[in-house]
Amino acid sequence: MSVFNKDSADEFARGARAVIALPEMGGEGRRDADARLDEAAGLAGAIGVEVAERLRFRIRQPRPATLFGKGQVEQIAEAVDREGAELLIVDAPITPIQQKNLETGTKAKVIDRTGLILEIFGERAATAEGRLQVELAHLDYQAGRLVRSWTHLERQRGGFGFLGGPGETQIEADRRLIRDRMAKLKKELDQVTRTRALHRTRRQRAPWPVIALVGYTNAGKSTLFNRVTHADVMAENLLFATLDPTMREVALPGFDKAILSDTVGFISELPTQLVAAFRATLEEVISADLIVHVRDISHPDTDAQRSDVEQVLKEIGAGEAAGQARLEAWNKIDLLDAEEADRVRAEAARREDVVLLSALTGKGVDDLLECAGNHLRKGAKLRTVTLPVGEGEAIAWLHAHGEVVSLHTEGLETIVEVRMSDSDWARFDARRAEA
Ligand SMILES: Nc1nc2c(ncn2[C@@H]2O[C@H](COP(=O)(O)OP(=O)(O)OP(=O)(O)O)[C@@H](O)[C@H]2O)c(=O)[nH]1
Ligand SMILES: [Mg+2]
Repeated sequence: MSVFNKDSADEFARGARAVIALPEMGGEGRRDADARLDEAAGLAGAIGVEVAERLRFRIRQPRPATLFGKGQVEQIAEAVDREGAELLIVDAPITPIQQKNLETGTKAKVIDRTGLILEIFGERAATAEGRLQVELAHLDYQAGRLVRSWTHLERQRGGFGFLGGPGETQIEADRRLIRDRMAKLKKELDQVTRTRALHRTRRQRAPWPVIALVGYTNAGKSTLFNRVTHADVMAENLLFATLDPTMREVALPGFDKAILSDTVGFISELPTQLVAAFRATLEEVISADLIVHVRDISHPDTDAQRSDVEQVLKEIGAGEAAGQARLEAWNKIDLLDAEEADRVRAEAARREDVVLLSALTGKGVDDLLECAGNHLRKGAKLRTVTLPVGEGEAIAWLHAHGEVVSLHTEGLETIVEVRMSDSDWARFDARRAEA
């Protein structure tokens, strides 16, 4: 899918062996290094790469040429050689120069965390929209690297020379090529997004609330989704198992119908290009009536993961400032030992927006649905509507979605006083406007 195969990891075969190197620079104190290595191994596993060895290095002073110190590069090279690895995964952003030098120094192909995440998305994207978004993100990533590293790329790559005009350098030609391809992709994507938006408007007018599940990758969103909707979405111990959003009906106490949406998981240092690219997909989240943030409460970095997710939500404009209701589902309580469970229970008891559950065993799932229903009803607004007599259907709709406080007829008009959520009022108004 890339314009420049040389600069991407496209050619890695599944089953390749890799060494992971984690540079510890001291700034990442809140994260557990082992959990971080596990996550990197999980990312590698997600594209079928087998991790032969995990190394961590304390970096006092990052070296511009290689990031790691000289002795450290030698240690990495030894590990690569010993394990017969073809790939070195550096769990941090590296510059193209560092990538090149590390490749020379270790005789392995080198990929950084962003590159790895882009690879996974490239392999997983199933819909036309997803593929376009990922390719766009990939090109954007390459364009950025091109700018910073043009000297070595120019020397390294002989291709595309025929495209440049007289006097045009290789880098300019490459950049132009990327720009043109990106413009074309954006146009295609616009088209797909418009079609989807159309479907969405149609759905929005449908008289039921939408609940979006969001959360860190592997938190258990799809497991929860499957349990409450009886769907069969892929739920696996695999990072980024879900890429494309799925929507299903869900039975919610007090509502005749609601829609639940399962979405792509987030991760720390999610490439900004991907956040931007998936903005359209994540619109389901932005426009949802309620966001349920699913957290793996048994994970050592659960708090750091929470802030990563909050950060992405903010970036896509689904912040709490938008007035959107938000719940936290603290999942995987079955994995807590007695002491942890007590601590977590006490913490949850202090908050109104937290439900403890296990999507795996089903414990607490009903509480979540009840709590979701309550939150959707909360913030309901009282309004008085005047309808012509004989609008039985509209009145039935109001009964189904809100709490009818009073109803009486005056002459040819029925006057109804109803308490209902903002989003239902918007739906009601849209229906009236259409009628
Ligand atoms: N023990 C336990 N495991 C769970 C629970 N919920 C989910 N899991 C496991 O966690 C792993 C990830 O679950 P998924 O539902 O695929 O997670 P996800 O949030 O959809 O992940 P992505 O789609 O990758 O973002 C699977 O192996 C699940 O079986 C739970 O309550 N308890
Ligand atoms: Mg999933």
